[in-house]
Amino acid sequence: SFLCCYASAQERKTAEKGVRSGNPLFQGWYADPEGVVFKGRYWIYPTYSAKYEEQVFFDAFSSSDLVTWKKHPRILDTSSVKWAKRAVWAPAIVEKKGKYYLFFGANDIQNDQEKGGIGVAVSAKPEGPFKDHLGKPLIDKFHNGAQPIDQFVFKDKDGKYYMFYGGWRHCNIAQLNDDFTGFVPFADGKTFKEITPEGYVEGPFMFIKNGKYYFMWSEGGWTGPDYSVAYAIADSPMGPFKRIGKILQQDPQVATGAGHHSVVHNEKSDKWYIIYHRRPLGETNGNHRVVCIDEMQFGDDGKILPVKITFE
Ligand code: FUB
Repeated sequence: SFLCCYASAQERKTAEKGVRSGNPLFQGWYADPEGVVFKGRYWIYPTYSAKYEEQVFFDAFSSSDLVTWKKHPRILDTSSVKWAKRAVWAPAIVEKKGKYYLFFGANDIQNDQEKGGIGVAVSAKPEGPFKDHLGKPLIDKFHNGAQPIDQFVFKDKDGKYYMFYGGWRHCNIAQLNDDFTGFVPFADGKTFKEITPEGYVEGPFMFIKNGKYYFMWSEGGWTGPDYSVAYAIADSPMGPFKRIGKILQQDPQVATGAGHHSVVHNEKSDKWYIIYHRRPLGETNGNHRVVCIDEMQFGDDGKILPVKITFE
């Protein structure tokens, strides 16, 4: 069960009542939250949202009940990733055979002077410490116009792992090899296939529900109020992805710039949650982003209903 062995009696009581800590979930400026469940415990891996020069580590947060969050400071730090000097971004994490693989973007390679891209670090525990897996990036240049950032790693039903990634309005899919040291080309010989849906900007995410592949992404400019999340439904992880519509966006009573999300499912209660960042009302500093969670519901036709963003 998701309450498992970590919850205190008080935490269990609170969780049973369906109470949550309130949005934002924890203090500090954080963005691009990757929410996952490992051994019944919720984990959130966000970007530390600051100037690129200061964005040199990741903190993680964990909870047994979505109410009380424990901070795990500096689970990865650029001092242990030689090629990453600054700006580590938008982590994604998967567990495979008892090891935890943390994927991240680093540096800012839109500037030709700077090397960087998508890297991977590994640890025996979800709280790290994570160490560089390769000593170099997994993807170190643009392919099909996609900036190598905002990777999401998806395990398909057949056990294959795919990476979705891409900024600058292009999204690629690539199949990871067994030990996550590189990629396996597709049958047509290509390693990076472009699958960009209409409106896509960045921040891809995928989950399966009732055999269907839900592909989600962020739209709008990340510093603006209209940042938002839209989605498509497909029969395969490769698409084709026909845009259905927006499901997460600003609410003038609550916050602006709601986007770059992930989704977690509590199998016990069958509740779905969207974890995302947003900007407090009236805030113009692009980096002032906070991590929030709200319930995500589906219609009888399987479509995602518009999410109500809350302070709850
Ligand atoms: O946090 C840096 C960037 O902001 C991410 O890469 C984008 O997805 C946007 O959320």
